[in-house]
Amino acid sequence: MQNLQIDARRLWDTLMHTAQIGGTAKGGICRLTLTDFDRQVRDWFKAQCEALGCTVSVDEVGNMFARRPGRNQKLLPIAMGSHLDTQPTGGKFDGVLGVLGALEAMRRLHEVGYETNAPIEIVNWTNEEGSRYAPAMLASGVFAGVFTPEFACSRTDRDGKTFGEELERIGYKGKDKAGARKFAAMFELHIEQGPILEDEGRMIGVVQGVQGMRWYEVTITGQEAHTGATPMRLRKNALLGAARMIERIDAIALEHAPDAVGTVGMIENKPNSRNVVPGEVFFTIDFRHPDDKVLDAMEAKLRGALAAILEPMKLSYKERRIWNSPAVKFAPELIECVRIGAQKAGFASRDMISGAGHDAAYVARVAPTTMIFVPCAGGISHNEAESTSFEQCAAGAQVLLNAVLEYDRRLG
Ligand code: HGY
Ligand code: MN
Ligand code: MN
Repeated sequence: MQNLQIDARRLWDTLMHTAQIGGTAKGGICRLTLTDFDRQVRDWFKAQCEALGCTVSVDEVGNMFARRPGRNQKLLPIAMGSHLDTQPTGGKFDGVLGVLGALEAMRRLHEVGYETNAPIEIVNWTNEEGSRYAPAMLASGVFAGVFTPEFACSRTDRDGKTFGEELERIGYKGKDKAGARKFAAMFELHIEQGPILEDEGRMIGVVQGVQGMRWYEVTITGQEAHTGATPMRLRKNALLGAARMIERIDAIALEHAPDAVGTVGMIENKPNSRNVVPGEVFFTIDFRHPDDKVLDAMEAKLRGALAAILEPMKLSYKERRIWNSPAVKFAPELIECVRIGAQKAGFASRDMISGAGHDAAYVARVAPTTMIFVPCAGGISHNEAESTSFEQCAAGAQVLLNAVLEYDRRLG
């Protein structure tokens, strides 16, 4: 197996080029799933892969697969996947580095005419972020059999547009059944989205798995009233109830520190008028922890708090868990390939668990899967200031290529 080197400059230029598709004034990207910017970057990605001789397929929830044949067509493909959709105030690298790092690896294989044993595929998973359509990792979840295609297509954004309508509109509702494709393995390159690698001065994270994640939606109902004429003791203030719940949710996470995290990230207050006592508030909750039993305890505390806090305030409420992604462990043999890939490239690495969710968490249910992390400045992500250096991007793509070729050699 030759010591194939990726072209770091070409990778960086490709990252900077695609960052303009939905690029923001602050240097981030707003490329929400199934918007016109998503279509634009998908069209570009498809053309780049076809220029390498890859065959590009799209499944019924928009997942894209670019396939390069190998010597032995009987072997299942080795996939390298991540996502091209971003948060509304996303950075240039979350998800994008995984897809474009894979494209750089594919470009390298193509230009030197390297023949792999197994076919190689790049995957662009639809709606990893879950920002426009909840839950996150929706289309890789369909691929893994966690959600039905019908469930995914029925999801609506806050403007009432469904996933299915928007997928049709941008022309990426493919014919292939989601999940019909099988992989020998999937490797996902991603920025860490946390501070550990940078803090320890290491270039590569050898990811062992993904922590458990749960999302909830809460609607609190009180009574709209005049802010001037309604005495404090007679109010049913939904926003005050939400404020007390937000404080309690933060405390529940702190009670399970240091590994638990709890966040209220989205809130809608109605009627949101300065002289009306708020009558209804909607908000979301994101709980995460490496141990699902701790998440059970946090969930029980949440439900206890809703009753204990809101009932005395004469507020009614609805709460439902809309997502439960249990903790996941990755495939030991692939983890070893990543370790070897990092050693071959001469980078210091460390084992770690992913705090963020990734498509790999679902794909691991149907194929041997693992991830490779590289640092991001200050651990900042889901932020337009997200920054991973030229060298770090190159290191990640090099280790991705090395790990894939190491695994391919074993299949030969
Ligand atoms: O929520 C997550 O962890 C991922 O970024 N979608
Ligand atoms: Mn991501
Ligand atoms: Mn993300």
